[in-house]
Amino acid sequence: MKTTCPYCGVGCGVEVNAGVVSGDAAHPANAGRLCIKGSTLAATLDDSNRLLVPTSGGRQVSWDEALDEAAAKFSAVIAQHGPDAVAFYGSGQFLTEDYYAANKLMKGFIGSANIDTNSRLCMASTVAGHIRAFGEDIVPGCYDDIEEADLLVLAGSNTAWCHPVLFERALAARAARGTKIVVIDPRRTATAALADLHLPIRPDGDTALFLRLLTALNQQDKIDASYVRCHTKGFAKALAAAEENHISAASLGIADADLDTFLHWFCETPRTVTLFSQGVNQSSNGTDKVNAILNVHLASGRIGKPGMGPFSLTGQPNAMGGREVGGLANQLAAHLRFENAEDRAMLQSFWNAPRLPKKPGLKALDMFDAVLAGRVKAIWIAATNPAESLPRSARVRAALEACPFVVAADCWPTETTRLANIVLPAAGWGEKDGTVTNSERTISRQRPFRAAPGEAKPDWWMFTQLARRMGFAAQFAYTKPADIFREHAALSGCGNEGARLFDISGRAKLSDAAYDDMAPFTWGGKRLFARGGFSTPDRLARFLPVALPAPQKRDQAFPFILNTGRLRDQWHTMTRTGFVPALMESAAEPSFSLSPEDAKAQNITQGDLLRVTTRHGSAVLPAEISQNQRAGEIFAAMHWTGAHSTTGTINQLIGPEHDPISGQPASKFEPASVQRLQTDWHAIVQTRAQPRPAGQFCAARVPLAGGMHRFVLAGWKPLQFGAELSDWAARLCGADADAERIEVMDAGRGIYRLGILRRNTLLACLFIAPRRELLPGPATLAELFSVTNWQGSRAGILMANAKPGGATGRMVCICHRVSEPDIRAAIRDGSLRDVAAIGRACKAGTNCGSCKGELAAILQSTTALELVT
Ligand SMILES: Nc1nc2c(c(=O)[nH]1)N[C@H]1C(S)=C(S)[C@@H](COP(=O)(O)OP(=O)(O)OC[C@H]3O[C@@H](n4cnc5c(=O)[nH]c(N)nc54)[C@H](O)[C@@H]3O)O[C@H]1N2
Ligand SMILES: Nc1nc2c(c(=O)[nH]1)N[C@H]1C(S)=C(S)[C@@H](COP(=O)(O)OP(=O)(O)OC[C@H]3O[C@@H](n4cnc5c(=O)[nH]c(N)nc54)[C@H](O)[C@@H]3O)O[C@H]1N2
Ligand code: SF4
Ligand SMILES: [Mo]
Repeated sequence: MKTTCPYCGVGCGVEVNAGVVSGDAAHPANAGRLCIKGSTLAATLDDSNRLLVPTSGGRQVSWDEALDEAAAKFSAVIAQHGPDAVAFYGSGQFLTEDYYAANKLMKGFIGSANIDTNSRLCMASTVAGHIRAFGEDIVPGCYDDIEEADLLVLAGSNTAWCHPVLFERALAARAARGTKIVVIDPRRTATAALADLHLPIRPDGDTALFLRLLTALNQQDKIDASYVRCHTKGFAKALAAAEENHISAASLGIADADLDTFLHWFCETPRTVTLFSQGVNQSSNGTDKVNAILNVHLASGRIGKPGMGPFSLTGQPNAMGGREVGGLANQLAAHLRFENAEDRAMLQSFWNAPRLPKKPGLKALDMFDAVLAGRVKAIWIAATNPAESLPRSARVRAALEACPFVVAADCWPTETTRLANIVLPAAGWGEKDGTVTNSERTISRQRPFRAAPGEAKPDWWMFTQLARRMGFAAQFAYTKPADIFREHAALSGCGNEGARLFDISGRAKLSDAAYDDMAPFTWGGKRLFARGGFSTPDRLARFLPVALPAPQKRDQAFPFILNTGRLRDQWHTMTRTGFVPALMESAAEPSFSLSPEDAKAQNITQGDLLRVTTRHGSAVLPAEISQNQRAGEIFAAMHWTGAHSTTGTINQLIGPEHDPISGQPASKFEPASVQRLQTDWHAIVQTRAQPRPAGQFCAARVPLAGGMHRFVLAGWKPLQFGAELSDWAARLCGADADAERIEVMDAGRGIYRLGILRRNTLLACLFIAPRRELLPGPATLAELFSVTNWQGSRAGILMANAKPGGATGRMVCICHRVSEPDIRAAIRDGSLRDVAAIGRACKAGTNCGSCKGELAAILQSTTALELVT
């Protein structure tokens, strides 16, 4: 069975044979490659923790009861308060068919535009930038351009971790034709470690950098005058706006020589692709950043030609499909335009819809504000976890608690489903059936190869059922995804004489069998705009006269900037990847990364607990001192949620700042303060149970093979050794009342040990010590669990088998199971000098390749150490 990977927007083709997942050699995105997340997909097909039946108020109900109740509540709110008192909040993890049905129901039949999605947090700035420049939301190039370029500029993109298969293609280009790679990122990421040039730009310096580049192209006579004349408008103004500023390397936070090299390479290299992602989009001037990038490509005529173009890397598997069906509150379906009355009339008649809103609806941040204020009284949330992923997440949770009626559809329980009145079990990857569109406009099928567990159902079915129950049966007569796809395809051609480039109407009459067999295809063709033909009324692209953003007002109380982003092996709120043991081995615990300078200034050492506070909340996590951080900046991964960490839910710290045009939150720039806490105790728990620790300490959950969990804890409030501690420890272990407890308590030395046994089996154990080095490591714990003979002094056995230390190093290459210490040893023993040599010596990085960036970083730090010592 051929299908598509459900993680990132690269959209790799996947083959599944008898439960084994491999790359599809025939798919144009990946030609058989998969990254570590794709290749561990089979491990996510575990049904043990899935949502299986609909519930209402926590009580199991039938689908009919759940849907009848939802339809009645939505209808009642609309009848009493009007259509704008309800909302849908969806996701780029919907299939196109799910998305189409949701958007049609809300905009055409409920008659409100209050449907928005997590793409608001992800791609909204690019959508707005594309529309401003091209007249339509279009990525002009294709993945082949990456292999045909001589220069790749990666702006605000940790490609090696977030789009690994494309990064492999970039490395292939370097090997084949010497392509240079430039990374623009305040952090020295794994991607930067493999770059030819890293510009550790100050946060939000991108607009200035690309304005400076526009002036350099002009000074060095690299403007493509004929392209600019024939296919664009507004160049002179855009150039004048750029020239108004004096932008020095120092103001960008980078070295003069590095800025010169970048400008020189860009000016001299026609075959240049600029790839950009969240460092660009998630900013209070994200849309301007996008247009500053598009401006340099339009000015140099480097667009839509082999190896040339601006290239927005989409995050989610179907970010693009969502944009095609108009899933955002300010879009209409099929790239039709809200502000255009003719477009609205056409859509209304195509859908045979009773009404269509005239104005855009609430964007994500405003939507949840409206929920909190009581203006939105019923909300349907699906395929996203806003209680964790939206800024000010504590406030979002309060909004959901206060909302009279919340429906949440998900495959797994989440913080969002926990707060919903009705929880609906959704079919997940491998079970759902439909299409997705990747970053290069290629539409691929996701095909089901297993039955959905329990009563789980796909989202398109849920929306169709809701629509029918709200009185719109005739226009929601779909019985399968193919019905929806055909309608979506037909709409894209409706009244479209080339006005919108998104046109897949050639497939409007596909048979069911042809839909099932549909091979990946790219709409619009591989490349667009080489000879103009933009989607504006006069067919000309627009240069935007981009101004420098006003300097951010800084507050002495929050001198640091908190930046957030992703880790290689985790996916967002960890509902899937956080339960795959292999994916927890490279980074098992959350942390705050900070520079050695800042650590020194505040007397912080590795592993100290830090409290990071912003205007919106605070979190406590261990310090990770990293050469990769600029001074004054902190980084935290966005992933950890309440289910995985007691004090590390990061979106509680992020505020409502956003781009005024796109409404996209500035998730990478939050003023913060840092306080070192006196860590009083450390603990480690390993258990067969599934407790959920809560309290005034920092805890991280690590899933282990065989259904066990490890918890790593640290606290800044002294523990009182005594009976209370015993009870607390037993609860942390998830111990049954009747299980046998073995305890060793040494209050003087701050040491406590607990084993929970039933007959001859260890169910759980817990160790507390004043320093982390005094705790047993993972390997020691594994040995303790393999003890089968607990005869004699059980406390003695617990003591004897729990020697401190024994920690294994972080796993870097998951495929071949090579840890960081092994890699360092191989580098030293073999005097290795490059990533390929490491692969030959110990196999690391030779399978999926996702760890090559870390190998480069380890290589650099090992070699640097050697030079020093
Ligand atoms: N492993 C993994 N892969 C993923 C995902 C995942 O959860 N895990 N999610 C997918 C999704 S939905 C998305 S949207 C993509 C995101 O993919 P990316 O955008 O590559 O990921 P991020 O880590 O969010 O941010 C990228 C980088 O932006 C940098 N940055 C911060 N501020 C600035 C700035 O002002 N300027 C510049 N130039 N850079 C800045 C950060 O330091 C960070 O390294 O990844 C997709 N792929
Ligand atoms: N601080 C900070 N916050 C961020 C970001 C950041 O960089 N920093 N990045 C933002 C970005 S770019 C994104 S994309 C968002 C992602 O944020 P979310 O969308 O909230 O993250 P996920 O964990 O992917 O949540 C998706 C949920 O959908 C469920 N699911 C999967 N498939 C289906 C399906 O077919 N149907 C249904 N009903 N459910 C399904 C999964 O189990 C999961 O619980 O986070 C944003 N938040
Ligand atoms: S690169 Fe993205 S689409 Fe491809 S296998 Fe990895 S996560 Fe899946
Ligand atoms: Mo995203």
